[in-house]
Amino acid sequence: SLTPTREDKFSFGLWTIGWAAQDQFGGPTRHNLDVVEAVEKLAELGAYGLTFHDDDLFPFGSTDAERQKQIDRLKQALADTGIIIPMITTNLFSHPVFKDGGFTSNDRGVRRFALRKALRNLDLAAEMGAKTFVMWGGREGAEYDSAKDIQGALQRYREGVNLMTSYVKDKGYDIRFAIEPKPNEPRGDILLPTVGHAMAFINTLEHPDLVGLNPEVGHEQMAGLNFTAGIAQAIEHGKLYHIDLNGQKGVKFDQDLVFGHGDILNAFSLVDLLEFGGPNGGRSYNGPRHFDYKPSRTEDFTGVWDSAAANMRMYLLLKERAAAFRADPEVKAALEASRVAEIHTTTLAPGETYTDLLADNASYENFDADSYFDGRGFGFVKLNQLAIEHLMGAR
Ligand code: GLT
Ligand code: MN
Ligand code: MN
Ligand code: MN
Repeated sequence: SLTPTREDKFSFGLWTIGWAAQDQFGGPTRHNLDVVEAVEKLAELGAYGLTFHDDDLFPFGSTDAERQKQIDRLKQALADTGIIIPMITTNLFSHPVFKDGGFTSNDRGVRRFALRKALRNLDLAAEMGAKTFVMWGGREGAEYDSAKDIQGALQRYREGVNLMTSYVKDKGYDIRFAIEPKPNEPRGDILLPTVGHAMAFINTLEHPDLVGLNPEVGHEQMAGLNFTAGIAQAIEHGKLYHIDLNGQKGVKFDQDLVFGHGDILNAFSLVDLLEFGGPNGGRSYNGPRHFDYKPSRTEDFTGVWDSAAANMRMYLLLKERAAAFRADPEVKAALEASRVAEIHTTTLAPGETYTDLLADNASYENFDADSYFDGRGFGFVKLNQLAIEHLMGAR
């Protein structure tokens, strides 16, 4: 069905629908959105979750009383609607004190403040029942190579993440961390710029099991990378803890368009992967389908809610198309002809060793590449055409 339900696990950042649409070139288009209205509207549209930064809910510098008032208002709205908080994250980028980063600022005082701000927010995450704590280090980076000791900065990043995981373990919180890579913007270059960089970093941590990824469609595409392929690797490594869905058209500034409004072909293969495990039906994903988009600067609040609904509808449409693609007998035949399933046959036979392989003359000494190849193609284009025809609703 194309009607979103709680089972679809659609969630939205408060900073997405709540964005006032200001930018470097002009002031806001919209007024600030109250959290209670956000929760009520999301419930009405069929979402199941709201996510937020500390500063989205209570402005930076709020007194304890103001902070508590907003938390209580949110809790009441959650109780009234059944909306949950699957994920919480910390704002370590808006206040000018973070201009050179939070965990990795050259200034040690800023780093200590950033850790305290994040720890306080971890307590809130536990209190709200959030299972994932996202870390987007948008200000962790540099513009000038001589201004940042990258090795030192990575050591401070590791120190910060290790401190967070130790805290969660000691407190017994049921929370995992998800690092969100981005190549640039607002920094000229950001640390942990892609899924691959972040996964390598995670392997160097004290508690790597507690740390995974929150990749964003547009962020990988800003680096010219194939998002679906990156997500498949993250799933294969057991590291897809959360996901930011949106749209991006090529290598340019972060557009944060509605999901599917950018590279629709890649969005199709992504939904096929998340829902059905990709071409051969491998491991898939069952966490929140989280939209991190920005309602365009041209829109009023009708446009905000239309675009929020569009994210969910795009996802469900793509899921429907992917299911039809997989069920089509012609597609099954094309997959077979392209030998897509043969990737699961191990290259060496069970129990076979390299000694056996070296003794197998058929695999080398008597292997005639010219006659083996025989001019045969793989038929991948035909398969891709079938995928696009399903995506277009032509089949
Ligand atoms: C910010 C960023 C997003 C991150 C959010 C989490 S904040 O809007 O552009 O990609 O997911 O900190
Ligand atoms: Mn983005
Ligand atoms: Mn963003
Ligand atoms: Mn994001």
